[in-house]
Amino acid sequence: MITKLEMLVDTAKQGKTMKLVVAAAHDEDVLGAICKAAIDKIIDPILVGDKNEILAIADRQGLEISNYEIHDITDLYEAAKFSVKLVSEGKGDFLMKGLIDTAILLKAVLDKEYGLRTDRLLSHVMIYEVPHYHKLIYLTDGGMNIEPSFDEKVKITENAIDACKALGNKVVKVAAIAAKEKVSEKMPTTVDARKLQELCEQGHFGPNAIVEGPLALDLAISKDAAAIKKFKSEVSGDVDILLVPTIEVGNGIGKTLTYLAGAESAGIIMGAKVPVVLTSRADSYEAKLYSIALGSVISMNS
Ligand code: COD
Repeated sequence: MITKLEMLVDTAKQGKTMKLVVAAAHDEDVLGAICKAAIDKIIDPILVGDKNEILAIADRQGLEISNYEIHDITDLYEAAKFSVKLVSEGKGDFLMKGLIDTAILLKAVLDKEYGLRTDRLLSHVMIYEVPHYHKLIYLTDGGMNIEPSFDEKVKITENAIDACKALGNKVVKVAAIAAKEKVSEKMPTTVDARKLQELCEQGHFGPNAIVEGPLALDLAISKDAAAIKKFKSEVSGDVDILLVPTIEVGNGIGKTLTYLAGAESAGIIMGAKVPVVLTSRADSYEAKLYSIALGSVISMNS
């Protein structure tokens, strides 16, 4: 089981070299992380974007990219479409966002004609290594689905469980996060969270997943908080996945972990034909490298 992000890089290095298509690759940080991952034989990059700018960045950073396949497309919509097409034609194993708006790339991924849709919902999973927690925390969905319905929350949970299992977790513990642990009709999130727990009790998420909800964040993370509140739980203090009710909650928890708790992270979109690496411009170089390793390990195991 992978409990540190560095282990993710080691696992990716030991596995097969995967072909990564990068949409709008003319980005300083993205290109740096790609080259490092290529040197480590994690990926074989295919770059799509502004070739002059890609070459200029490589020159500035002293990156050796003469062996990389580069497709010169400056229009961002066209670059997104071309990149997605390369992957759907089987020329790439997974996809990464470069210097392009998230929505432009996701719309291309979702395109009915040439996109990478399956019958599953696409959802975003962030993985955090937090200094004061004993294992990785998976957070979903703080990046794609804005205000998911109950059915969508079920699918978001399935995707996150898949990601967690791909990283070697045998039993996956999920907390459906709400503002309190009691169900209240006034708080629809608590109602959905309990329905998710009931679905799990009926076996929907398989024998090796435990979903509990509603749980406030303290009860999910801390055994002490659960003991003080006399809350009986198999998940408290040992949670793997935080399932949040809206994109704002997920985005807020994620940025708090990064900026106030010193967490490192990796992020991915699950549910498409291949994983989609989605990092933000402000993400660290390490976060970009970890996300590439994550995409590689998940595409290897799927
Ligand atoms: N999974 C599968 N299919 C989907 C999904 C999904 N998550 N979302 C939409 N679809 C399908 C719909 O069924 C429909 O057929 C088609 O795609 C278009 O649906 P719309 O019109 O609802 O979706 P769009 O294209 O307007 O928006 C989809 C986005 C993913 C772009 C949108 O949800 C979005 O902008 N999300 C936030 C992304 C973001 O900015 N994140 C960064 C900040 S945290």
